[in-house]
Amino acid sequence: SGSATTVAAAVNPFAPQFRSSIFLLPREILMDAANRSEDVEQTLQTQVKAFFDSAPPLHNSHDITQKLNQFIQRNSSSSENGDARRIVCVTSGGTTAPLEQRCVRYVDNFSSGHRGATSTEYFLKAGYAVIFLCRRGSFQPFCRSLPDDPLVECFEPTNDLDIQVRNAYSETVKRAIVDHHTAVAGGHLLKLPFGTIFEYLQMLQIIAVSMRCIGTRAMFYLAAAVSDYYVPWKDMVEHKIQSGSHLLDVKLVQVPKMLSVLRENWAPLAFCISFKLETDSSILLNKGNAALEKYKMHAVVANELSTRKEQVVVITRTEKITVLRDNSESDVENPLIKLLSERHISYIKDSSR
Ligand code: PAZ
Repeated sequence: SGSATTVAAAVNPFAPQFRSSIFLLPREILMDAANRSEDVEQTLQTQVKAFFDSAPPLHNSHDITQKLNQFIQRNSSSSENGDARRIVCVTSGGTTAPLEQRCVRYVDNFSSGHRGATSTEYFLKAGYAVIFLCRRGSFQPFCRSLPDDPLVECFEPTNDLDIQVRNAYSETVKRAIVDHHTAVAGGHLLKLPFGTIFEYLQMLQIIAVSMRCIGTRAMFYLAAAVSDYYVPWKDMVEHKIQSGSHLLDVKLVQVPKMLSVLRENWAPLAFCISFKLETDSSILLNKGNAALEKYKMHAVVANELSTRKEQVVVITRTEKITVLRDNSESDVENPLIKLLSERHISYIKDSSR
């Protein structure tokens, strides 16, 4: 957030670092601010380039691009009602920042993937095609009501050593398999798993650039918890760090703020929603507002860790809407996705005027 703070200050001539130049002519003040803003932009571009240049390349980028192009093409032909489907990229789960190239240890980010998986189900229901960019091993759509160890808990051997679904789980298993199969076989759900921050950001870039051709029909719903700090690949030790010292001295640098890059360069027409998570409710809304401004998001969903499954606040330039789940049996994602889908439709209409 160091560089982001500078952005805010650069366009505010009354920010502390401008106070000494308050006697300059207004035009000079503005020029000064514009120059600083350009500097900040350049610094970000340099950081972004350094990040991608040093990241270990994705081994399957060709395969991912091919899958994406097919998926986007398939969902871009008109349906019965004459409209092409809207496509949303849902990001889900936490990214890891490895400490060693042959990674044994890493810094993780909290996110079970429940928000992303549940939201995906409601997006599909609302008629979207979903690109689900998810942390490997996190919650998956249609599987969240299964027990922790589904294979051994839901299935049992028969007397002749065949396998059958246990009675208690027959409905749950059937629903999960049928709904998942309908979405994937119908060509409306594409799952792309990531582990590290390097994989996540490279994949997000490929997805965003591939979705550029659908313009305002694209939505980004960025619920993943993304690392703020990482060890650049070139500075990382190759082998497992040996224990023995009382102090582990690892230098982590800030991950460049890719949300601005997504908005401005990768997918400038897409409808973009980011999430803001805090544990201190007294700073949540201010932080959400700041993210809206800083990254030029169309909406920020603010949530507090302990109540995130019960309520969220959707912040846009003109509104602040508290979204609550109906009851303990229902999901807050149901009304949330309805609201965001409506706002996306208005955005598409307004943009085509
Ligand atoms: O994945 P989950 O359901 O356990 O939690 C969801 C969440 C809190 C990670 C998500 O709603 C969120 O706020 N993501 C952004 C986190 C951030 O501010 O980096």
